[in-house]
Amino acid sequence: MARRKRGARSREGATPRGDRVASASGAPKGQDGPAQPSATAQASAEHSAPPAVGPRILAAAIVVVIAVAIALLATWAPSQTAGEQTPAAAPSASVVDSAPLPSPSAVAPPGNASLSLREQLQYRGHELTGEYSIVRSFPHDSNAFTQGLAMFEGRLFESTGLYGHSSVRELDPQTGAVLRSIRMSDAVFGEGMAVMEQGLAKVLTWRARQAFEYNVSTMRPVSQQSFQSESGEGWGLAYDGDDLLLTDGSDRLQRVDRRTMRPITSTLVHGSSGRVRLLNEAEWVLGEVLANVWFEDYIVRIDPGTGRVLGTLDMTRVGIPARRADGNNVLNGIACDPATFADDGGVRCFVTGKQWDRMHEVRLLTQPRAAGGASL
Ligand SMILES: [Ca+2]
Repeated sequence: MARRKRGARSREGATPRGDRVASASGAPKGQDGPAQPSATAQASAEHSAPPAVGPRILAAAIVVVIAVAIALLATWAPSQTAGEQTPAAAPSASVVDSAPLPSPSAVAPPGNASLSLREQLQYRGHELTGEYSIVRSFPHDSNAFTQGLAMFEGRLFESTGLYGHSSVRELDPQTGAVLRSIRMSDAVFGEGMAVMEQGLAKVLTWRARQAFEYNVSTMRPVSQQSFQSESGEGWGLAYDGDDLLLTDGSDRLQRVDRRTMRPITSTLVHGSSGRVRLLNEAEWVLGEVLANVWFEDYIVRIDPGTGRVLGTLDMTRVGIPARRADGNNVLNGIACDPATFADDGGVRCFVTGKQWDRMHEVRLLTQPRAAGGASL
């Protein structure tokens, strides 16, 4: 049964369009442009030696061929490097439907980067302390109605909402620039996103009860599944290495099959004051689910096994923008790099909000997990 939570009608912002849901025509459309021209060095046939030349001439010809090949390689290599460093579109651009670009600048290799994604996600050597430090702030597209934020192999991805404006995009984690973007169907309202192995991103929709899967390397749609939830809506999504964890604006955290989107379990989330409702964008970190709470300036830390709230992260320290007239520009979006789960310096994460003009890199502080001291 669909529960309409406080102010849920205003989730559509200033352009409510009711419960229009995606149909077969709601399949995501790719915006793939032409492939990048590849700079391929090709040896010229004109350097082939004639059949009746002496050894000295033949040797000279070989030297010439090698020299030409080296010269071609020298011109080819810098062009590739320059391509990786090409400044992307300014983050103020609303949607960039561009051809695939090379990966953004690499991040420093963290402690457990050599492990598989599943091994990184299921690492339990550390646990969160509940504290965090602010590393830096950088621009975020203030037109982006952030509904999902996720990392994959050091790359930062975002899903955005609103009918007619929903997208999946890759952001430069250094500058916030929108590197690539794919528009979702105008008939759906994009919601939470999680990125799994092989860069497969699962993206929820608000009321269409459809999840879309994209390959973030090619920015192409891969598949589409129906999903169920307690409220009938899709809000947040996280990935623990095995299953997806879904929020729907209710007080439930639902574990769903990553391939079929079929529900596995549903857990009531509760704290010292009772049930915690309006759970939104989510992230899996060191055995916990971190979830934004709609219209609140904090993130709750949830034990996914029991639903118990372990604590909250007060995000007012990063700077919450003044609430706009429509009130929609709330905190929503946390992405953490599982390759840093084993770092002694804490877990590298990014947080932002809907239509915020800033994104913040933070470090969630950790400590060695106490033996037998956790239920996770
Ligand atoms: Ca997330």
